[in-house]
Amino acid sequence: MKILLISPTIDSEKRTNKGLMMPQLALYILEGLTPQEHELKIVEEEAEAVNPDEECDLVGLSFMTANAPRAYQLAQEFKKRGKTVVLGGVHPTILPDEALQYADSVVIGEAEGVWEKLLNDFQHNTLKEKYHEPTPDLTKYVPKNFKNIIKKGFFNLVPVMTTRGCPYNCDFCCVTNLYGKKIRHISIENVVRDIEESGAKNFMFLDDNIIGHPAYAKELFRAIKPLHIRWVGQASISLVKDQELMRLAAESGCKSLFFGLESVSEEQLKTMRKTIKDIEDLETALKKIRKMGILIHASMIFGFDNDTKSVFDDTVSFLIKNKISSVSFNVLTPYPGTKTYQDLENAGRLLTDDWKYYDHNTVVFKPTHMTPYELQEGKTKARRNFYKLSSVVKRFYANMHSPLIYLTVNYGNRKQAKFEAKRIARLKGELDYWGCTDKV
Ligand code: B12
Ligand code: SF4
Repeated sequence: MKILLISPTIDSEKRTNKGLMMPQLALYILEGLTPQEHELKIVEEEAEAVNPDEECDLVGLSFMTANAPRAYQLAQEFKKRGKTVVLGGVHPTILPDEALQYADSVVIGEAEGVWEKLLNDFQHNTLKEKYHEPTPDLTKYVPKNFKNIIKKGFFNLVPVMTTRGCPYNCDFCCVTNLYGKKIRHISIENVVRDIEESGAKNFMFLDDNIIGHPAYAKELFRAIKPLHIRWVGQASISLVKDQELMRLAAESGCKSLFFGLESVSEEQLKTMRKTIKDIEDLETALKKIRKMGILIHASMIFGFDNDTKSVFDDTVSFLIKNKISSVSFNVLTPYPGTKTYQDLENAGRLLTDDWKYYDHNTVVFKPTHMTPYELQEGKTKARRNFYKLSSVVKRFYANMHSPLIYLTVNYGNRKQAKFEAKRIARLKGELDYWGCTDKV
C-alpha cells in the first residue's frame, strides 16, 4: 500500500522560513518503523505544497496545537477523496477526541510499538479509533533516512533525540503529558549510529534538556567527539555547575545552546522550577557559558501575572548587558493540557479557542497588568529593540568566537522582527479581543 505522511504548516499561505530549517523527526521515525513492503512519501509543507489528490491509501498527519486547524482542513480534504486519515503528534495526543472528529484513527503519544500494528489493522480492515502505548521500548534501532533530503539542500540541520519523558510537569508545558514522567534514554550506540548514518555535519538535539542526566550526557559527548560534528541543543543553566560537563559539551562540537530563561524578574523566577533564581548568579552563569565559546540563545516569556509594563525594557536591558547572542521573545501561551490553560480557563481569561493563534507569538488571554494588545505590542517591540543594529554591535565582541553564526542569526531576526510588526498591524484589525480592557 501507499502511505503519505504530512507535516502541515500553521498557515499554508506563508511558510515560516527561519533560516534554520530542519526535517520533522517524527515523520522519519514513522518511515523507519514502516515495513519495507509499503511505499511511503513524506511531505513537509514548510518545504513543498501538499497535493490533496496525491495517490495513496493511508494519510498520516503530525502536528502541534498551532498547526491543528490546517491539519484538520487537510484531513477533511483527504477524507472527502475517500482516503483513510490517521493523526498523531503533540496536539492529537493532548486532545484525541477533538482530533478524532476529523480522522479515522488517532495515535496518542509515541508511535514506537503501535505504528506497525496500526498498519496491519488497516490492511485487515480492523483499524481502531485510538492507539496508545504509554512507554514503548526504545532499545530497538529505528533507521532514519535523511540522505535524500539533505542532498536537496532545503534543510540545513538534522534532528536527533536522545531522551523521552520529563518528571517536572511545569505549569505552562505539555511535555510530561506527551512522554510521561519517567526519563527514557536512547542508547548512546544508537544515537551515534543516527548521526553517522545521516551523513550530515550539523545537528540539533531536540531534547528538552540535553544535560538532564549528566552521566548520560558526558558519555554521549565523549562518544560524539570523534565524529567532528557541529551541534546545537537545549539545556538547563545548571550546566555551569559541572565544569567537566561544560568542557565535554564544547569539545564535542556544541556551538549554541538554547536556555529557557523565561523571566529576569526574581519575583517570577521564585515561582518557577529553576535551578538559578538569583539574578546575580544567573549573570555569572551566563558569563561562564560564553567563555566556553558557546553561543547563548535565550528564550523569554512575557505575560506572567507578575509582569507589569516595565518588563519589556527590563528584559531587553538585561539581555544586552549580558551579551546574549540571540533571543526568542514569546508570550505566555496556555497550551491545552497544561495547568496554565486550566487556570486561565477557570478564571474566564481565555480570549479565543482558535488554535492557530496558540503559537507563542499571539496573545490569547487577558493579562493581569496590561491589555492583551499592550502585551502583544510590548513583546514585538522588545524583539525589535533587542535586534537593533546598535545592540547587535554591542554584543558582537563577546560572541566573536562564532562571528558567522552570530551575524547570520541576528540578521535573520532583524528581518523577522520587521515581518512581525507587519503581522501585528494586520492582526489588530482581525482580533477584536486585543482591545479588551476588562480588569482581571
Ligand atoms: C523541535 C521542536 C521544534 C522545531 C520544529 C522543527 C522541526 N522541523 O522539527 C522548531 C524550533 C521550529 C519548533 C517550533 C515551534 N514549536 Co516546537 N518543539 C520542538 C520540540 C523540542 C521537539 C519536537 C520533536 O520533533 N520531537 C521529536 C519527535 C520524534 O517527537 P514527536 O513529534 O512527539 O513524535 C512522536 C509521537 O508524537 C508520534 N507522532 C508524531 N506525529 C505523528 C503522526 C502520526 C501519523 C503518528 C501515527 C504518530 C506521530 O510519533 C513520534 C515518535 O514516537 C518540542 C518539545 C518536545 N519535547 O516535544 C517542541 C514543541 C513541540 N514545540 C512547541 C511549540 C509551541 C512550537 C512553536 C509554536 C513555538 C514558537 N513560536 O517558536 C513553533 C511552531 C513552528 C511551526 N511553524 O509549526 C510546543 C508545542 C505545544 C503545543 N501544544 O502545541 C512543544 C511541545 C514545546 C513545549 N515544551 O511546549 N519546535
Ligand atoms: S518546561 Fe522543561 S522541565 Fe518543565 S515540564 Fe517542560 S520539558 Fe520538563
